[in-house]
Amino acid sequence: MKTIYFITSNKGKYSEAKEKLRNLNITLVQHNIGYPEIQADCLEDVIHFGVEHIQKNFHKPFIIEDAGLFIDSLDGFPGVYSAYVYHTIGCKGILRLLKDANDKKRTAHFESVYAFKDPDDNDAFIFRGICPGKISSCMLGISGFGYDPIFVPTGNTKTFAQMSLKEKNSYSHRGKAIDQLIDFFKKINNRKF
Ligand code: ITT
Repeated sequence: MKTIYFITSNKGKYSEAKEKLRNLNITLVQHNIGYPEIQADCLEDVIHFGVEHIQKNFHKPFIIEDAGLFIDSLDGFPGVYSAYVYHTIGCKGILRLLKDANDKKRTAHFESVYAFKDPDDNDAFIFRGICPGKISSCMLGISGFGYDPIFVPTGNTKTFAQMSLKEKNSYSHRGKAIDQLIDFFKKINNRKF
């Protein structure tokens, strides 16, 4: 069994990743050591900076992930500021910003960028997933975390917060990014972590 550390403060993210990786020969351990999240234009830059910072003091295989909600009619806001916006105005604040918006103006997407870094490799491996959808008109559901109560993925009528973890993973940005991570782990299966 190989051990990989998921460096995150977010238990919801960790649970989603753990569920997806459960059939692989990997033990995923949440490790909340924190890392600086720079204000950048894109999630990839945030992730690269995070990897650089962590690998200076942490010498085991790890993954990190940065995600954001991008609302089209707000020019991609909250985007890279999603964590700050969630902790300040939250889901209710986003609904207020969109209160007069019709269906067409409620389109949005979630994006997830994962990095896997092994001390034996020079560079991190990057995986990206996108989930298109729209912002609901009110908060619905109690599962998940973050913006889940206001996000309805394309192809469904429920918010993420109305779905089981498995159902959310079948649509979500994080689920898609992790699928690529799983393919990658399968390819390097024989190598020692
Ligand atoms: P880390 O310690 O891993 O950075 P975090 O909660 O700060 O955890 P992010 O910066 O990646 O996570 O996430 C930005 C914000 O977007 C954060 O407030 C999350 O709650 C929200 N978010 C990310 N993924 C989400 C998802 O799948 N569903 C709902 N909200 C999500």
